[in-house]
Amino acid sequence: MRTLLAGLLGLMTLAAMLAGGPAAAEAAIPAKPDVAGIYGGRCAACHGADRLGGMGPALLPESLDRLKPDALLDVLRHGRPATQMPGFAGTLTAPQIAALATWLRTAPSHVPRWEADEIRASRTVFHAPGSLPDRPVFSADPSNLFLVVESGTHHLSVLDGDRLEPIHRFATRFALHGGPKFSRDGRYVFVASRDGWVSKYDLWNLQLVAEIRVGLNTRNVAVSDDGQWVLAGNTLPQTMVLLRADDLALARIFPVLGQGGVPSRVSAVYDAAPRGAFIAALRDIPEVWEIPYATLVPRRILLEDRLDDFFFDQPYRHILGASRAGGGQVVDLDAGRKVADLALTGMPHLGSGITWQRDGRDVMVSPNLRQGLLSVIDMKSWQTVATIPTNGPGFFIRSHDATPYAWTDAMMSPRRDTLQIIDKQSLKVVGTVTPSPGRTAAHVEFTRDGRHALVSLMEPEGAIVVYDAATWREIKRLPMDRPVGKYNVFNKTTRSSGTSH
Ligand code: DHE
Repeated sequence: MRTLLAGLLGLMTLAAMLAGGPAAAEAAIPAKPDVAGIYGGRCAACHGADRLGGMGPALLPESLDRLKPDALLDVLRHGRPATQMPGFAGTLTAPQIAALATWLRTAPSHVPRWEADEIRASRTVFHAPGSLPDRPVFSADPSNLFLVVESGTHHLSVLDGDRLEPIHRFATRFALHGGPKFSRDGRYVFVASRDGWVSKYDLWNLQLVAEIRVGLNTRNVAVSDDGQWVLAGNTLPQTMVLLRADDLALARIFPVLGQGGVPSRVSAVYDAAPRGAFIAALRDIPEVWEIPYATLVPRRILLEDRLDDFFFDQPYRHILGASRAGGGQVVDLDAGRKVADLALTGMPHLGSGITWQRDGRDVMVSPNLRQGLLSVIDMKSWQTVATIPTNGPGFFIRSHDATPYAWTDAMMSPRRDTLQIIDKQSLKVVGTVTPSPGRTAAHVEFTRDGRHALVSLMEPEGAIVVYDAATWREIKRLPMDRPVGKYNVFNKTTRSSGTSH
């Protein structure tokens, strides 16, 4: 029927052109879609008239950065399953949808403001500090809980790490990203959403305690080991925002300006507990910043190259960094300068690296987002001592002191359904697991005792698949909605060398 109508319309247009000459032909050219009007009528109610988000996420170029062009068109046409986002294929024409996609990827004419007033006004404290009981409301061991980020319909599930059963499920802000960060006693956890919301949960009381919007596009958060501060790194605006950890009140905004006033997006912020400081990687300038908890005055470390992604050695004296363009460097934070180059190819994902002991020496092993290999780097000589070929480019590698194996994924490749298991001494692939053929499996985290490995079946109607870490036999599956990462309170708060910090 639609084809027939289109054909009729085409004939009518042609007839009008022939009958009426140039003026009629001009009138027949379809008008440029009124995209702002379409946005106002169809999108603004959920995504905000200013595109800064509301019930739905922000729709700014920075927010859509990760969506491939086809993926954005697909959402506009068909909506998002299991959410309130409808598809417009039946009500908007293809050119209107294409124009809307282009418009959404274009920055608004005025730079959206998100400064102290907006940050302060966004904060809600649901439970004042000290108002909730100091005892867990459940019988599970609070130090062996897991948090699972479910990105399908945006939830956080809490698992009992002994019984391997869920005990609670929180709704979260849209699209959490980065590792949740725990207070030292494991009671509180802080998470950031890509849209700039920082939320604090009390895991003992299973309550959302407070939340605040620190930016319009945020990378991640870090929590100071002394329990006082939360630092968030933004790409929009180009700031870092310091909050008081107890009630998320705004403490300070650091504009990120390099030498000569060049603004920069933040790649990530980390806590460096042994240094009593935060460390920030900056995306657009060749600098790393150290912000001591005591002074809160940033110290600039000037580099030869930008760093997108980095790894701390266990004493937190050195960082091993890489830029998206490839290549790597070792920076001595005490000396404040580069001390070695790293021989790395592709796009090493150093932030996801882990360390272990081999032949009496510490090695660091990093996945690679562009090549099917793991790089093994000696932590004294900084030489790449081995390269382990894998099924394909992957995001994560994980292990535990109590297991001789490390598990890695190939989620950026056709073999994204399979994890490979590597012997930490021989550096050989000794096994594989494929939880569900054809479905993405990635991100492993071990139980506190290292006996079980929990794998994400990272799909809608996915699961956490629990394996026996010694036999690699599947023990059970817990249904989850696109589970991405999972985090064990003990492994994180003790900074286990087999997981990210
Ligand atoms: Fe991540 C952590 C950067 C895309 C899932 N990711 C991190 C961290 C950084 C980072 C800097 C460390 C933050 C921390 O510790 O708090 N991620 C990036 C990117 O630059 C990249 C490639 C592009 C982007 O979109 O920003 C990217 N990341 C992804 C994904 O597409 C993943 C697979 C799915 C998703 O939901 O976005 C993804 N990133 C994760 C996870 C962690 C993470 C699960 C936490 C790892 C951990 O175990 O600590």
